[in-house]
Amino acid sequence: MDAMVKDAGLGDILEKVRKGERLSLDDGRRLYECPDILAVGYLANIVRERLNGDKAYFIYNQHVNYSNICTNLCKFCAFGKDKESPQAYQMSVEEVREKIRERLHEPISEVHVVGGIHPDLPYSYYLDMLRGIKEVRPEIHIQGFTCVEIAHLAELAGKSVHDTLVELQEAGLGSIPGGGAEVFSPRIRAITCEKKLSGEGWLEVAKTAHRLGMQSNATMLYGHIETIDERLEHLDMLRQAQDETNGFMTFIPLAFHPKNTEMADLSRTSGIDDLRNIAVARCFLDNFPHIKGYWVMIGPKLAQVALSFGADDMDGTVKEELITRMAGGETSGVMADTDLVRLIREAGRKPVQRDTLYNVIKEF
Ligand code: V47
Repeated sequence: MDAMVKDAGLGDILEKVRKGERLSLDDGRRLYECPDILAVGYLANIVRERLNGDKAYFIYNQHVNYSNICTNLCKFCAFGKDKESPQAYQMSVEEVREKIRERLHEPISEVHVVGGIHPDLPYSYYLDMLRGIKEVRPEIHIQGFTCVEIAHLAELAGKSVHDTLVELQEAGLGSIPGGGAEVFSPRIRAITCEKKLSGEGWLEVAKTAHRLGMQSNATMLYGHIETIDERLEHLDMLRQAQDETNGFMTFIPLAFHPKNTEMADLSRTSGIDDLRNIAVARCFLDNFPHIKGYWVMIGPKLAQVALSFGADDMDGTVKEELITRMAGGETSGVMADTDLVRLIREAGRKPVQRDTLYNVIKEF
């Protein structure tokens, strides 16, 4: 295998990876440009096994998308709708509670709560929703509101991001999911999501949460109009932020789904690009404990393969995820925990059911 990596012209990167040395932007570019995906995957697997051995994590979770009404209306998103759209919806706090109540018989440990940037739901709605979820299922961990939503809530509350997070935490918020990061580049944001919180703003919210002891995830939406250098700049900004506050748990590359979006003329990502983004991220983000192969976006079969290309986490049972489905995602939004265990086992990894913060619930 070492010879294969050397033949691919990556011998010096192999040495760095073996020594645990940090990769440069130029190293990252070479990994993105190397035609030998097996060589890149081999490097990523070294890092993956050093950090996580042969474990592959999954979680028994539930998604609740409380509203698709959004003022940002990003060009890559098929989920967000204008308030006047016939497809617009919003759940009352009671409806959200009902979603949690419906599945009380299942061993769900996390609810993933995200929505759009709603023009007129009051701040109290979000606090009541958190409290309402906790009332119905007190032990559940709420991973909710992307950094973009948190910044919006702080504006609504007329408070600092810090004080808003403290209040949300008191109401039941446990951690922050990785959405809304997209690609930090101002060029990409100007073309695809000009109304959205800036990349720097996103990172500031994440770092504020970390300083409060709240952990979060990070994503990158790839496979649209971004360049390799813009991907690397995004990864570099995340790596620097993690050096500062060390609160990111997991990086999740998100494969762009074009259907029903304003960028519907673009093609879907290829399997190789999906694997490459996972592998390069694993090599480059040396300070991120986990890399997720999100089966909802790349499909369960590729997510299984990704466990040998740097990923150590498959996300979870999910159900009722709308963001990918609205954009033409073909995988059904639900997976049984037994299927996740089987996929992981067949990949030669050890299935570990985790909670949100990676405490082990069950080893198989
Ligand atoms: O923020 C929107 C992206 C994100 C599309 O933290 C799209 O563990 C692909 O962040 N094609 C939401 N992606 C999902 C997300 C997430 C999912 C699972 C786990 C975690 C985690 C986070 O989805 C959005 C946006 O970046 N997105 N539209 C699309 N057409």
